Amino acid sequence: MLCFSEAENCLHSFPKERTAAVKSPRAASPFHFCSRSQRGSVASPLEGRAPTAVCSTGSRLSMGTPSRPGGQQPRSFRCPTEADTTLEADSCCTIQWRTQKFSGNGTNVLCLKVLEEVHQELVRFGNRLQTKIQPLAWECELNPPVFRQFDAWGQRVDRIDTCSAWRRMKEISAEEGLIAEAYERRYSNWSRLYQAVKLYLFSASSGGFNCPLAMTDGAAKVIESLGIPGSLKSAFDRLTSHDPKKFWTSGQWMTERRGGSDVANGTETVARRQPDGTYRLYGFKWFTSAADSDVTLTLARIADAEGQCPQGSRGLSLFFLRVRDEEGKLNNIQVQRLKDKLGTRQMATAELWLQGARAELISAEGRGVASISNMLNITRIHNVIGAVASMRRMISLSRDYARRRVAFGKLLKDHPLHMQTIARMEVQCRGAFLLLMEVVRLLGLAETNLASEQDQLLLRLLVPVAKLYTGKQAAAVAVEAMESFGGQGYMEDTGVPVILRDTLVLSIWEGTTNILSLDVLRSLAKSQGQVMAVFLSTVQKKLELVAGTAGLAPAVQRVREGTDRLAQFLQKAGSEPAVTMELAARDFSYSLARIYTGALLLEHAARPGASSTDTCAALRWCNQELCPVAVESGSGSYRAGAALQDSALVYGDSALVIWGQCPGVWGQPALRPHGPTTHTDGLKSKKSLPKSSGSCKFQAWWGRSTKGQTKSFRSDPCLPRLKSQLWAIS
Ligand code: UCC
Repeated sequence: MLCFSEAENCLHSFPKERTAAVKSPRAASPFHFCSRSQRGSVASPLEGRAPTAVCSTGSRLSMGTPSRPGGQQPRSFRCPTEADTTLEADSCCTIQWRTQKFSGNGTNVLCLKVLEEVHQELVRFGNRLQTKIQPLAWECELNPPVFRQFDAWGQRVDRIDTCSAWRRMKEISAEEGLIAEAYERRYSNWSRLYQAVKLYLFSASSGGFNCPLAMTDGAAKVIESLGIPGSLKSAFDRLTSHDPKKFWTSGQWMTERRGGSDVANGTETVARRQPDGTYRLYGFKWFTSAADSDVTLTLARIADAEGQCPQGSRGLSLFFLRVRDEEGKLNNIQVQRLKDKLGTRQMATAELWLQGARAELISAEGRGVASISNMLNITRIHNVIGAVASMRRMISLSRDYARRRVAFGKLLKDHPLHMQTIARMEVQCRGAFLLLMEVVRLLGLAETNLASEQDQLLLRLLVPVAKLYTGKQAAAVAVEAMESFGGQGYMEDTGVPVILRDTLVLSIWEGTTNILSLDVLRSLAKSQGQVMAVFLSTVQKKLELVAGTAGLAPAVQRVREGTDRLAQFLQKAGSEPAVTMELAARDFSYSLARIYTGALLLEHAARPGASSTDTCAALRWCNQELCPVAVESGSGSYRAGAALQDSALVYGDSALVIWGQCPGVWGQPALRPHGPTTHTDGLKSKKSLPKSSGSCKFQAWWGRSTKGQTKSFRSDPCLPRLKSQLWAIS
């Protein structure tokens, strides 16, 4: 297992008058490498021993802050006035192999040859990031995309102009194989992990380009999972190309005016079959991230000869389309406008109006959601990468500041309370990092046919768990880290608000926390409870392996207790009304995240060569409430009537308010206020408002309406089935 704890650099220097002249040692490379065998303790892993390579260093680099062309200042953003933009790049990485004791088989053990190769490559990439790529990221922030609807002569052109740095990011992504690496599989099952580490390093310096990369990876994954059909071979080659001239990025157009969560009912886009077997798409895509992408995957409903479309999830099919032709002309698509977002402003997010866009059907008819879920799972993993990278960057900045800023007569780092605050963030970040590594390790196994059935089940469960949990962690860490700068953290010219803004989206896009909590339940139902059985037994195995390691006993005990309480909760939930699991979904997912991460931190701390801080991190992680779902269940949060109480708290006792009657900026919440209300292709007019939108106050955000009938998640047929399965496994 490969573990990078840090390879970061800061965005800005801190003004001298606010900081003390405390220098950290300059190192030639951001990492130095020394194996345990070099230290004379252990020989090669091929001999079945347990070598450990520890790389850590602090380095200090100089980097000019890019100025805005023409000397203009963007929005409220001001470039630092300090000429000296010396940056602190305090980097360390810890790379370790697990012994056979910890691996059980070769799929957990990164071989020495791979480690050495990727290590050198990562050192090179780290240097490139610090010296060349980070300034480009800054430029992307300073030069957000511009939408030009008309040319000088009044012709509609719908151009999205991106800055040169953004386009350079695309080239760099190809050169570095940020997508290719995962599909070439040079390192077999470790390729995904290697790619993830590169993306992790890149993420916080990517100027938002991590978003199109996520979707590009997702599109490549979908195409690969379809067996790379001939018609998509060229696209696949481009999406996974090392050649900047060939490399394409992909979008993922899922969100329409009626929303991005309830895709099954919110998708209005219609596909009309053409005589040549292709389709033309008509509809309105409300959020299309990285709208400058070359291609995209999107969902639509195939109209029959009468123009009627099947509704619901089974009415959706998956399409591939080129966004522009060779000349750059849009594929019968109008750009309505660019979104004015809180963050990720480097990236063009657009409203797109499909007016007969030519597309290729790439899933079986009606299997759109199931097919695009391959993409979703990949973009969700990228989201985890972004979350961990963002935490790491914020902590790096806080750490650096604390070494320079003097208050009350001493450096911040010498104030115990301040250090306690940063240490708490550090524990969160370490836990999240290990969870990420576990997910990509499992993904790598699954993609190289090395995964056991248990590995696959665990992967299915951990992807939504990791996404939802790290998204929340990242937001909390970013806010806390901002505060660690005092008022300065709130100032645009420190660069800190940019990171905060970009971090806040992580819990929203790619499935909000509640939607992913329901996806966790979906994985239980679909596997007939097997995912939970694997989860419990995997944690159990990890605890058995670390039991007896000095100093870890209290934490082992807490994870064991947490797991027991989780199993008890599941058993109890099996005899409760189905709504219990719905109400418990979020706390349940948090419990899974905390317990599993606790086990990972323990495993990490028990490995040969672990440091005292590894032990400390594991102990501290496990000191938090590991099974909140048991606590909340014990206090009646999911009992019958709790939902009504929740509602009364939100709306007041007499508030049998329905959404449709709520005044608000949206007027009708189920319908976006902007854009066309009917399709534009002359098909039979379909009303944009679901007939019974908001007939129940609980259903508005996750309720599903099918043919005018609103169906609550609690009445989902999967829940009673899930209930009986919970009995079986607990
Ligand atoms: O597009 C967006 C922004 C793009 C920006 C990307 C940037 C990321 C960058 C990160 C870097 C920093 S945001 C779009 C966000 N929207 C979503 O993520 C969708 C959220 N909603 C859901 O996930 C819903 O739960 C749905 C859409 C999956 C629910 O749809 P259905 O049709 O009601 O769900 P069903 O009926 O339960 O599932 C249909 C099929 C089932 O398979 P079968 O039919 O074989 O039983 C499910 O098992 O899909 C399967 N399925 C899955 N399979 C559903 N979800 C999954 C899954 N996650 N994995 C495997």
